Amino acid sequence: MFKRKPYSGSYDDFKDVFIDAKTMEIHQEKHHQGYQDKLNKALEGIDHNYATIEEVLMNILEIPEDKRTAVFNNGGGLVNHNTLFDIISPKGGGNPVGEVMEMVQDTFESFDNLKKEFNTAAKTLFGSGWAWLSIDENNQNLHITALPNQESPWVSNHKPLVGLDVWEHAYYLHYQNRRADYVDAFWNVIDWEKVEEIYQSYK
Ligand code: MN3
Repeated sequence: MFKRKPYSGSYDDFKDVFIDAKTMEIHQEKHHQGYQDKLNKALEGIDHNYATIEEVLMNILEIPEDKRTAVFNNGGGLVNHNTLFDIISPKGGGNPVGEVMEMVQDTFESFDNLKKEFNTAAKTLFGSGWAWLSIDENNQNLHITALPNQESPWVSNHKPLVGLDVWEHAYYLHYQNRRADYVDAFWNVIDWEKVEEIYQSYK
């Protein structure tokens, strides 16, 4: 049984800097919870030895074909939202720190360039999906990607560092059709200390 990692603060924490409490509540208790429930249902009766959903996704072809799409979508939904709710903080913002900042400078030359590339990925993604900053399996190269629906970077052996949900359920109550404003506000809440901690945990 795989479980979601809930945001540990209050739903109201982000109202002035990112998103309203109602969106946070629905996003976690309905959407994120829904992916958890549907994933566990899809995995019922399937024998596997994986302790984490990340490992399941990295070995998705081992899941029987009739359940594979459900595990791909709902396992992705579970783990993607774990990343999002893990790396946001009402006291976030500012610049990357530590080795992540060194890699940002090596790869993009500046944090501003990373932001531009990530913003383009998030704002131009057609329909539902996520924008990602992730690192490859050797912990060497940073990548910015836009992935559709709930496709997880783990499926391609990329480890997520920062993920932004651009499904309408993530922002529509607060921003309506203004996805670009939502994407711009995301930089106010990224907890770069946490991102560095996640990167160190991958080594
Ligand atoms: Mn979502």
